[in-house]
Amino acid sequence: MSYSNAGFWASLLVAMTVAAAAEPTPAPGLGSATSDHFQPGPPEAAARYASAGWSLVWQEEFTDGTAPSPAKWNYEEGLLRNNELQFYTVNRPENLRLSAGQLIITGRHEPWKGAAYTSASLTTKGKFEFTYGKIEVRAKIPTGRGTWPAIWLLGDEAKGGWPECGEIDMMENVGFDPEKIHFTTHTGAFNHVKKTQRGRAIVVETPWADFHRYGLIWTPQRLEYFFDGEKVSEFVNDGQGHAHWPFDAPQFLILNLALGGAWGGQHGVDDSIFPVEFRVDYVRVWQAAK
Ligand SMILES: [Ca+2]
Repeated sequence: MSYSNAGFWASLLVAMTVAAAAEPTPAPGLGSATSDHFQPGPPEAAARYASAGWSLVWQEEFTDGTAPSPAKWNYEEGLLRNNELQFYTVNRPENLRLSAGQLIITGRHEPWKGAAYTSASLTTKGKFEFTYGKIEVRAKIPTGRGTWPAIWLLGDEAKGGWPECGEIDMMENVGFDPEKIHFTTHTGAFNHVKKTQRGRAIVVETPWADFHRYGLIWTPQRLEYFFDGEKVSEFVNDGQGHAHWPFDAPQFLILNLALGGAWGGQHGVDDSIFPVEFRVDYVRVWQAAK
């Protein structure tokens, strides 16, 4: 592939700084203030992302059985955060199952323990946590007003709480603005509560129609966000300490489909869309080859 894109990339980096004052939204999330149609990022970043210099250290292909392995995954349960409307259920195939090598999280409109909707959320907390490396999640998002799927990493909230623990949102999408994919970083100094979260959104034509690869390269120097192997955003360690850069400690992965809530529900929920499915083909984590 060849393209002359240096100007675009330079302007994007400038815009990323401007986006620091983005509108507030709850974790996991934010709406980035700026967005551009998806374009290839710097070729050196794509080459580094695709290079053979990575050793696979953890993977989940979702090919074993009909439910996630408890050795790798925890369910979240209940009504948890952001005023979201879904009750996260546990071990309930109607909301989460494996089929044909995919994790399928299904959001439903149904009464459940005081909630009007059900869905599911998985984490690797305490089972797989890592510091630095490359992670890629191949997933197919749902669409429809009120959906809010996310692929994100979170640090140990027991050590100082959120947002000091750091949060890396590898993918967020809200159904009322369906063609934007958001990539966001939250830290003690940069977060939606202070309206200082750092992030970016790209516009992708019908992103829900296909599987896409949501990726991250995490080093001591920076977080680089990738979409289908192309760099789309970054967050740089400015050397100003923990409030700016808490990403020197392990983070775990969360895969969830929220419904409604402080961001996803800003334009209500279209009850005609259900059931909706968030599908994940794999999660793979690499670290630099020795
Ligand atoms: Ca798979």
